[in-house]
Amino acid sequence: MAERSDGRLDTGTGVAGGPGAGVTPRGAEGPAAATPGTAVEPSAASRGTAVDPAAVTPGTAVEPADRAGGAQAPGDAPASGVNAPASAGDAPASGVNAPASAGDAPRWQAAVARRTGETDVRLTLNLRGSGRAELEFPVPFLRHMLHLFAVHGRFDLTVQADGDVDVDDHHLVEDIGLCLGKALHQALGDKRGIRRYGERHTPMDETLARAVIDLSGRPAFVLHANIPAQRVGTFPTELVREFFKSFANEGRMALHLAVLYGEDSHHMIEALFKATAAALREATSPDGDAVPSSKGVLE
Ligand SMILES: [Mn+2]
Repeated sequence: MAERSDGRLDTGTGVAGGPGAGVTPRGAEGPAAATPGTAVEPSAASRGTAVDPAAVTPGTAVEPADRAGGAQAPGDAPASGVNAPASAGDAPASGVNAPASAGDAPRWQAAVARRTGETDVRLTLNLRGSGRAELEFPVPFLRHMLHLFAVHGRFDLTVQADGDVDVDDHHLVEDIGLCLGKALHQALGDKRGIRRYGERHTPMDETLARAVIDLSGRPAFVLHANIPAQRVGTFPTELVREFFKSFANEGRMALHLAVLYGEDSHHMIEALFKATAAALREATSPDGDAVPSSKGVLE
């Protein structure tokens, strides 16, 4: 295990400042390089400002009508009408526009800020987004993967992060996975009205990967993959496991990943991220009004 206690950060970007100091975008490898075509400039709201749900997603910013039918992400549009008033479900129609519970931010969105002696991560997630990614952190291969993740899940995802990458990429990769899981869990609220399960096979050329998800509230993670290369670019491939393990733990889901076969390490990892995004899109997609559990509760 790498040393974790020295508390040093990459002070070259000013991250070691106070909690409100923000993460200075890394110009040379900024979002334009990381996410060609879809990257957007950091908004004033997300740059240099403390990230908290209230700041990033003010109460009026997102219409709770997202849940009220018709507002599903493009392509979902179940013909049956998810929130048909004649539904035999037990959720009263008035519940559709009510906050899921006290303190819940706008549904389907979350913001997470987490700062430790090793890393400083600010992340926002919108499960009903359009696939926009804004990624600023010094792990190029993971930027590539999270860009794919946003596109194939049609999530909006922003990550501004820095950390002790002079040690290695381990802490930062692990902590970004952790914050993504936290954001997912927050964004789902009480999990009312989602499918809960999702699965996808994703090929990438000679490789075939599979992701199966249950948003059960119980963390579990299984990865079956023999990735031949030690590194892809500068990225240690062993960190794929660390990233997804943190994501599954904090997202409180069962996440089962497998590379069924393949040859190219880049393809294998990319297919895993794409499959996970698509499976998560399915698992979080609208389905009825109830909490999808015979117990009535998913934590
Ligand atoms: Mn690629």
